[in-house]
Amino acid sequence: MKQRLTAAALLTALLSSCAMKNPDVISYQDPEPLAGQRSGKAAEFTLTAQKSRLDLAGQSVEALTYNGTFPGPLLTLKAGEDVRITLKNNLSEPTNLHLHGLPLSPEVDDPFVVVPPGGSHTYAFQVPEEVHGTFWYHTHTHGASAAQLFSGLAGPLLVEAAKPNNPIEHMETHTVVFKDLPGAQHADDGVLMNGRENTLLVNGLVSPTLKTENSWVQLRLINASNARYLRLKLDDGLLQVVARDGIDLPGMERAQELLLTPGERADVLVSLQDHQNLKLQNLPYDRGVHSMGSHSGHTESKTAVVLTLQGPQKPGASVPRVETAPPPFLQLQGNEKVRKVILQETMQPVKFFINGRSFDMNRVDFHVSEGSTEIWELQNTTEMDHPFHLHTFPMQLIRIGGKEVPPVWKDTVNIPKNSTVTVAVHFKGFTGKTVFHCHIAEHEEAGMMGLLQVHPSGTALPASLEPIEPTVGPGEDAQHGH
Ligand SMILES: [Cu+2]
Repeated sequence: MKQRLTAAALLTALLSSCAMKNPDVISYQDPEPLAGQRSGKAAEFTLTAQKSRLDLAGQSVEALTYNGTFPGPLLTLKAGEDVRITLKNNLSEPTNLHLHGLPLSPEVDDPFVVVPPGGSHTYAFQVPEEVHGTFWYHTHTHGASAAQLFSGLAGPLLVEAAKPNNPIEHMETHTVVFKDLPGAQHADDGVLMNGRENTLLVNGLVSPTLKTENSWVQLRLINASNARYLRLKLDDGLLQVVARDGIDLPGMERAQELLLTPGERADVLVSLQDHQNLKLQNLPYDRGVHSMGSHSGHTESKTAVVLTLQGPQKPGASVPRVETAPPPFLQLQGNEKVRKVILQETMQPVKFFINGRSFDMNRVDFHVSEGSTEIWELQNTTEMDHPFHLHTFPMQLIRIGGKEVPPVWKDTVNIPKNSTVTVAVHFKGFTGKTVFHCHIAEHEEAGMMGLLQVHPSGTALPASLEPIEPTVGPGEDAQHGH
């Protein structure tokens, strides 16, 4: 008996050591936390943009990083605190920072800031008291956004609630950043049209396995990729969605699957029974990809496991108590200004437009009054989906393709091909110039961005530009384009 036990113990030890050495199992890791300095209500952080050589997906790759990590380090802020984030630029090109989704003055979160090589810039602001949730930070450098973002200049940003009333704030939580393996991709017409894609990484790892300590965990999902759409599904069980784009949903929503476009976030709860293995899969999604030049379709054609969750050795627990508290939804009066925002493209040359114009930072497209509410009809006239992102002000979803949908606050909204999505925006709290754009970084770069100026209420409002047919510059038409 004794001998048999010893043999069994040996076998167990042998098996577990094999499992540990199994090269197929990659252990999940959360993004590295960014150490800051805190005293009282003040918090200071430094992000250094730099060129780094990293081992990712079994390859040695040259990336652009914040503080040498891919993705960038986890920046955790607290609601109400006074924050100073200093961006140091150790790159050989200009860069800057956008705090995606945080409701901040465009004078602080200013996409037109240019930090020259060797320079630095401090973003100083108070985190609004009512904010808590999942955000991210990334480069927004006009003319270099797409290449810099693809090279790695992005990281997760969490805001902890001032008063953590929601029990899930105390749950086991993991921050999951989806981002493609960096690599050189020349921006030819195919890349401009379809966006850069490569091997999908989860916190810099290929399909890792997360052993959870608890039978319920919260995953803060961030799509930080340039162009990749994620259609996420658990192989066995439902995703319980509690927040989208850093804003609470009215309650927990059980979802069979979850579409996460570039820029979008979702906080989901996952239940794991005793020692259960759950696979988070990325399903095929046809966002409408053009086959051009040397690049044929990037659209995923098969299901891939992006993350394996392994539950603890304890019985499953009951559904956790969730007390979400979304900001109140707008009560629309029916007399709000309706604005058309038309997304367009031309194939030769590959260019993208909003209301017939490619982005010009010296041109204001829309003028609005601070405090006003508008209805934006986001009309996609192209054969591909575009994720529409508005800085500074959240959008309240109203209709998708003419169909009324339950209200939800979003900062990035997918506009399906040949479809219209209607949102309401309340321009409250900030004045100044801000931007809206497609969050496929290559489309933003190729013109699909516009400028919005919010004027103090009561001041005369200049006329906004009306939609026109797309115009291409001289020498850029189909005959001269190539
Ligand atoms: Cu787009």
